[in-house]
Amino acid sequence: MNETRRVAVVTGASSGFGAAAAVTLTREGFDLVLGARRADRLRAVGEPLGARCLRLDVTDPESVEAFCDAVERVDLLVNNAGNAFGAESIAEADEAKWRSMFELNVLGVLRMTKALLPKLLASGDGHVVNVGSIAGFEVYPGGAGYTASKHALRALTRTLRIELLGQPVRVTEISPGLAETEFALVRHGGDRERASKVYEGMTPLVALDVAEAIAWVATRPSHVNIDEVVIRPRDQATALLVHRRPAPGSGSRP
Ligand code: NDP
Ligand code: 8X3
Repeated sequence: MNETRRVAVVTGASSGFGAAAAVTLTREGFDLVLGARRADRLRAVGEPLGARCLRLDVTDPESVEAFCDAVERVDLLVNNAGNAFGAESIAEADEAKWRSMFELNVLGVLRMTKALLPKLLASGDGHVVNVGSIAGFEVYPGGAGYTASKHALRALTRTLRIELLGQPVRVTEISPGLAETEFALVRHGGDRERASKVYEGMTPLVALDVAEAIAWVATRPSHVNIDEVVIRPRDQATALLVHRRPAPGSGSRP
């Protein structure tokens, strides 16, 4: 790895936004260190880009420690790894799923940030980009476990920005709306039919839309901190208000 090039660490880079961010950040001249649990998928993303690919489970403190120890220099940390598990109401809530979402979406970000902060500071021009969600400031029925975790992440991000004031590390939150990745499939436990209904009749974001925003915030001049970017599909006004076109031949009249 070239010593003079800036180094970006991207978590959850084996699919979705993380995999697409690997492409956009490489294009912007970053050397990449990619992490995720599925090593084969990670290599398929990273090897064509010349990225270092290291197995990482952000919910496991030992895995985080081993990953972060293996990284010598970091200029940009993209805390992207995250998922939703289930869509139960509060009355039906599954505590184990809530715990998993908080471990991944909140404590995973905390662990990675804490471990890499000394190196980000040492770079003299560090940047933490947290991938939040519109679920960080909106709520919807069946979404409480996920929205609570993304609200918590938003609090973490805003606090970090205040705590780092005066130090050479920028802090940004990217908050996308509906985007077609593996997210809905994971949320619904691998049920493809249910996952595809999430995007039915509307045009969602694609991973590259979000990855371009990540690359954009990371390439502003170093005195400029983009606090937050909210990106929604044109077909989505709020988490609950989505414009859906009827399927062709579904019987609707003009
Ligand atoms: P994907 O399911 O496609 O990607 C999730 C990524 O996170 C995968 O690379 C997965 O890799 C990784 N991951 C999951 N668990 C762990 C773990 N324990 N340790 C390390 N990596 C892990 O979904 P998206 O790309 O859509 O999601 C990326 C982020 O964007 C998440 O934070 C999500 O909450 C957020 N988001 C998604 C939206 C959407 O509609 N898609 C909208 C707004 C925000 P692996 O399984 O190999 O570990
Ligand atoms: C994912 C977007 O609206 O499904 O973060 O919560 S939403």
